[in-house]
Amino acid sequence: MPTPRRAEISGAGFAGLTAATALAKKGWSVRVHERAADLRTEGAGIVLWGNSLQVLDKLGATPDLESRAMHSPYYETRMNGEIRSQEALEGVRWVSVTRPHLYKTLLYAAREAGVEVVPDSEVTGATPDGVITFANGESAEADLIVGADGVGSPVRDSLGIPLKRERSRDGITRFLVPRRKADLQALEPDTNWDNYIDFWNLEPRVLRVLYVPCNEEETYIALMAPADDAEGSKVPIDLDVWVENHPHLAPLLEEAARLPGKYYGYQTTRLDRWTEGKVALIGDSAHAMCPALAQGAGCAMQNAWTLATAATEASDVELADALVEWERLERPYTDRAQDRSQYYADTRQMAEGNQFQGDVIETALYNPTDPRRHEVAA
Ligand code: 5PR
Repeated sequence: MPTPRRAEISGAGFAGLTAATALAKKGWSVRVHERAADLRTEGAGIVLWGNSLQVLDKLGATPDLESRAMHSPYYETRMNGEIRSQEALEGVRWVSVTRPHLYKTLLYAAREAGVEVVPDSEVTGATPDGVITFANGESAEADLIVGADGVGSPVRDSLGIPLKRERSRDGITRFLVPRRKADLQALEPDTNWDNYIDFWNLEPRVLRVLYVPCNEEETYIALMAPADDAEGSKVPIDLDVWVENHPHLAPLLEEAARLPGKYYGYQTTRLDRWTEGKVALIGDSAHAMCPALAQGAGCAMQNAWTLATAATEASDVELADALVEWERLERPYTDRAQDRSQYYADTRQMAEGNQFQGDVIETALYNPTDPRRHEVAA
C-alpha cells in the first residue's frame, strides 16, 4: 500500500466537511482545522437542491439527512398578500433541513470516513507549495490544501488573491423557531402550513418573510429588509413592525423576537482565481453569493466534491495544473449561480412567483457526481 496523500483543510463548515469526507473516501489522509472551540453551526435553516443532494448521496449521508427533513408539497410565493404561484417543482429534487442537522450529518460522515477534525485550530495562511500555517506558530506540509474558511478566508488572503465584492441593498435575519402549526392554522385555516412560503411584502413597505418548515418541530424563518430600513433590519427584531406587516405569522414572529438574531447584508464576492499551486478555495472564501436561489452551500458542496475528484485523479506532479483545469471546468456553473442570485437579490423579482423554471434551475439540476457531465451532446 502506498502512503496516502495528505490534505489539510481550513474550516469545518459545510464546504470543508464535504471536501474532507470526499477526499477521505477517495483514499486521502485528511485533517480539518476549525478556528472555533466547538464543532457546531450558528445557522438556522437551509434548502438543499439536487446538486448538493447528489454529493450527499455519494458520501452516504442522505439517510441521516432525511431522518429529520421536510419535503414541502409546494413552493408558494405571495406578493403583497396575494398568492402568485404554488410550484410543485416536478423533476427537481429539494429538501429543507435545519443547519444544525446538516452540520451533524456532515460531521458524522466525516468521522466515519476517517477524517480528523480539529477544533480550536486557527489557520493563518498557506503557501502555493503546500505549507499551511497556524496561529500557534506551528505549520504542516500537505499534498493539497483547501481553503474553506469563509467569506473572510485567511487562506485566500494569505495568497493575496484579488477579490471584488458587491453589496446589495437588502439583507436578512434568520431564525429557527418552533413550528406552532396549530396556532398558524387557527389564524389562517386555508393555508397549507407544510408549504414553503415566500411572503413578499413590497407595498407599502419592503418586509419579506420566508417561511420554511424543516421538520415536524422546527421552522426556519428569514426576515428580509433593506439595510437602510433601521426598524426592519434591527435585532432583536421590532415585533410590532413585523406583526403589523405579517399578522398571520404572529406566533412565529413572537418566538423570533425572543432570540438575539444577526442581520446579514447580501453580498457577492468574485476572485481572480480559485487556486494557487497546491491550494484550492471553495465555498464562501471563493464564491460568496446572495441567497436568492439558496445555492451558496449547494455550490460549496458541489465544488468540494469535484475538487476532491480532480485532485484524486491527478498525480502529485500534475496537481497544480489539475486544480487550474478543475476551476476552468467547474467555475462557470458557480459564476452563473452567483450572477442569477445577485440579479434576483437586486431586482426582488422572485416576488413575482413561478421563478423556478428555465435557466434558474440549472444549478439545482446539475449533477457534479456524473463523470460525463462535461461531455458535449453529439
Ligand atoms: N431562499 C432561501 C433563503 O434562505 C434565503 C433567500 C432565499 C432558502 C435567505 O437566506 O432570498 O434571501 C433569500
